Amino acid sequence: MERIYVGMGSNLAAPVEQLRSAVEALAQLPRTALVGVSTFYQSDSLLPGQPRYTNAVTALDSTLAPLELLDALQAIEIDQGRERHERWGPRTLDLDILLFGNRLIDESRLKVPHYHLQARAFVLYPLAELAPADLQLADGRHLHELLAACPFVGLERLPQT
Ligand code: ROI
Repeated sequence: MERIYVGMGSNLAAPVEQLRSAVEALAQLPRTALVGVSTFYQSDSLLPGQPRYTNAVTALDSTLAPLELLDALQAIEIDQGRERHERWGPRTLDLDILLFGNRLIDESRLKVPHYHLQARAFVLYPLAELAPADLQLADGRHLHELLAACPFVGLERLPQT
């Protein structure tokens, strides 16, 4: 059993509802328990000309292998209407494996820790709600160092409903 953190993002088709359905779908995954969901956050897109994003992070305990989980996450994305057009285009749902236990993964389809962790407030702050304060990534970096280097700027925490 490994603790996995999954980042979620949406900026199309009712983003808050997209994330809520994604949480329900994650809770149904085989050999997996949903153990935490962060607050939802809104922020401007890093790319101009796109709608604002809603982002959150979930914590899972799972015995799925990394690529099995990746396949399952991509199936949820497609189920929720994701169409892959342009690489950085707007999307109904993006599910990213951020951390997978203490593993370093460098495969063509999957790199963990996810490069989004690097200085992206909309990933780090929700992750910090769920992770232990002293979390160390498999590559040696500490979560608190990444947070210290990434100000809480432009993030709007949505009230929990
Ligand atoms: N911007 C925000 N705020 N949240 C995202 O999830 C996100 N995802 C992306 C790009 C377009 C880089 N910008 C984003 O892929």
